[in-house]
Amino acid sequence: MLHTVGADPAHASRSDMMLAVAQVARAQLSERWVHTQREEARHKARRVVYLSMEFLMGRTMSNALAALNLTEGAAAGALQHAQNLEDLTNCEPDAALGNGGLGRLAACFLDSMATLGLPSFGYGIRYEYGMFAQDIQNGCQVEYPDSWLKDGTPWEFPRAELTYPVRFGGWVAHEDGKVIWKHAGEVAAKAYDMVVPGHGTHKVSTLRLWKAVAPDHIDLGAFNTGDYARAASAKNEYENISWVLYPNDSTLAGRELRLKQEYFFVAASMQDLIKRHLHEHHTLDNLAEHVAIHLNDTHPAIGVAELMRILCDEHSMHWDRAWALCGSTFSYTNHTLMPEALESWPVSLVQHVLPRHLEIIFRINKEFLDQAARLCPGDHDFLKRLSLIDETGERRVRMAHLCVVGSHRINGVSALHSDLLVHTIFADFAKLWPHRFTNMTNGVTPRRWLAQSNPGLSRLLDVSLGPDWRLDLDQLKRLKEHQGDAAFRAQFRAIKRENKVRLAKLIQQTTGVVVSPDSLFDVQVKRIHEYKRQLLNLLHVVTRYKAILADPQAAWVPRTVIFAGKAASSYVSAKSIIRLIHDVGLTINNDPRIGDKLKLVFIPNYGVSLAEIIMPGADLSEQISTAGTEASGTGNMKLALNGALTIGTDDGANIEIRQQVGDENIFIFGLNTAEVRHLRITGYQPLNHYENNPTLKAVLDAIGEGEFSPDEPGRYSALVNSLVWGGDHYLLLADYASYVATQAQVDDLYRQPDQWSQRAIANVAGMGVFSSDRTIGEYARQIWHVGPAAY
Ligand code: 26V
Repeated sequence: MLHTVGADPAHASRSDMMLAVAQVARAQLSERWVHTQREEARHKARRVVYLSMEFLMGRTMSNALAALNLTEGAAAGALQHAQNLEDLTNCEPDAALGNGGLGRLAACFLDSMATLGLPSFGYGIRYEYGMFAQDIQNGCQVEYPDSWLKDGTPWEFPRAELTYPVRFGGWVAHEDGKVIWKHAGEVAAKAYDMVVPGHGTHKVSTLRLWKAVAPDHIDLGAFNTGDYARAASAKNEYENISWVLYPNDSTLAGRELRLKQEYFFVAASMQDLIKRHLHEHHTLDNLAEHVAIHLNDTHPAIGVAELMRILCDEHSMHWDRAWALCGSTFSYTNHTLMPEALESWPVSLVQHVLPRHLEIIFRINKEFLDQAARLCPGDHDFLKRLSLIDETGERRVRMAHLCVVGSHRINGVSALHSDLLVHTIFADFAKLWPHRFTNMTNGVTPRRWLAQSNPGLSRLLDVSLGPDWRLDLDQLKRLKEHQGDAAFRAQFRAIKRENKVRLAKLIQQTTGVVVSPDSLFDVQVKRIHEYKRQLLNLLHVVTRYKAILADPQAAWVPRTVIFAGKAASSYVSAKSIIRLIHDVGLTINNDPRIGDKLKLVFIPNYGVSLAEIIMPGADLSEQISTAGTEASGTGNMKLALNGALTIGTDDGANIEIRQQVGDENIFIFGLNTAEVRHLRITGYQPLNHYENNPTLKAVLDAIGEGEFSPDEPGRYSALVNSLVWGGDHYLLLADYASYVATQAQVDDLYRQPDQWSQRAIANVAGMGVFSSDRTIGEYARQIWHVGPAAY
């Protein structure tokens, strides 16, 4: 098979081998793709189109081999060349086309759509550079470009024939009832497909990613006059649209290029789906009967205006009919309540980049507000709050409002979050249209997050339950029958230990710190953000450090506290938290009085492939956001699925995890959402906690006065001051005592290994509902009304 990559088998490198294996899988994927497309077209299947700016796919090889039943053959083939398959798969760079939870969810969803056989397309951007690579230098995060395509990828299928023009700028002519967008510029969108194989089926889904290419004519003039530099720069002006993923998932940068990215991929995707629809149905009148378009957060919101433009301007459909059609086609998921992440674009910028869309948005708004005014006459504040245009200060288009008015269903991603949506940011809309709002609790794919990442546990499950859990995760319930079996628990413990040995190796390789697999592995891995409270975790670490020093002879449960995650490059406090983790780690890890009793490490460059090693090796899962701030979380599900116990707040999907595993198998602490709200209303005084809790005071003073940064004692004074004097927006000090006390309960349980593993098994057993197959099944039945194509 090496001949397919032009390498001599005698001298083939690992990456030659990897490519050779990939070619075999690629040929089969290709066959499955052609067959799926042909059958779906023949059946005129109703399809779901999932529009997302982000797809955090990670590596493809292991998943593809598993789906194609090629793993054993490939492993044997590799061995013949003195290679092991794991080393080969490790050559593949991650496709990191996403920031965090939202992007990884989209990737898990594609896996489930394919596995459930749903006719489906994911559409996104083929970023040349994905999520930046993180390096830690002297404790500080340094970002490097992620050139994941530099050696090419065997997993994409360029579709040279699929190219669409995408237009920008200019002005709008209204000529005898006709609307003509006299655009100023145009770029071509070229399609690159990734085939997403289903498991236990030959059906596949398609991830179609768009690359921006300058139109052919653009550089002719300059080339002809010999001005290559100008020609190249003109080309770049167009092609930069798909160059880089915006690495900020916390605040909107408000950059023109980001708006262009959003429109670029939406416009290309709409043309593609409309072409397919017309090919099969010859009219757009029945578009809503055959396509469900889902908006993954507001990033593709402009799609609502774009579909109206296509229907009205290009296909002369009457506005009212077009609007009704839009409303039955779109649905929208909200993924965050954080006000700074809610997208709104200055009217002036939208006017400049998309003048026709702005007109359409104004008309949608006018008709919507007229309708609302008829329902609540005279309530101007109500109308102001509903408006698609925020008129306070510089006028801005509220993208979430555009999504809500343009969709028939709007969902949050956990029961709590969906409930908060209708009581906070969408309360006014929920009064108008209560039936539009619903919940779809997130899930994760068990193929990647158990079968692939945890082969040891998978084997044990296969022996005890049979292999069906991969496609029916509810089977895990039956683990309860084995929980009481001491031999089973011993096997379960042995598997966890192996996974910890693997993780300890990774820690040593990446940080140089040697950690003991017999210590409790306490894991917080996710984007670094103040609301996720990595700093609260760190306050506990410092508390413990001081307590060990004060009483070194006590029976301490050895702990290794593990952090990983990226900070947005412009997020100063998040970067400061990373540095503090590092500084505290340096002190603790090198303190001979501490030894194995406590270690603190930060694994650099967190991403999907690292997560696949970290999740199976965790004992304790830290899910400690301020109640009411984490929409759902999905890391919480991956960790529990791999047998970690959660220490967490009453937030997001933690609440549903608790319902599934039972109160005795999870450590919930701190204020709940109602208490958080009440405390904020009645006036939170962080200073009281500081003054009345001497342990807390000592910890904060130590950090703030430079105990961990003696070369620069004031390095963390701003961070500490933001808690004590700056209002402590995320209530770390309010939850501190409860958190530390709960960590002591964790120790108590860990002292009884057999008890601990019983509870860990109960966690795995309770994770059935958190399969993304369940989530996608709900979307399919309740929102999209799509089912598997019958063939
Ligand atoms: C937000 C923004 C806002 C400004 C523009 C750029 C940008 C890019 C990405 C995002 C994503 C933030 C939303 C997000 O990732 N939410 C997470 O979604 C997960 C899946 O539903 C959920 O589990 C997490 O709780 C939630 O934080």
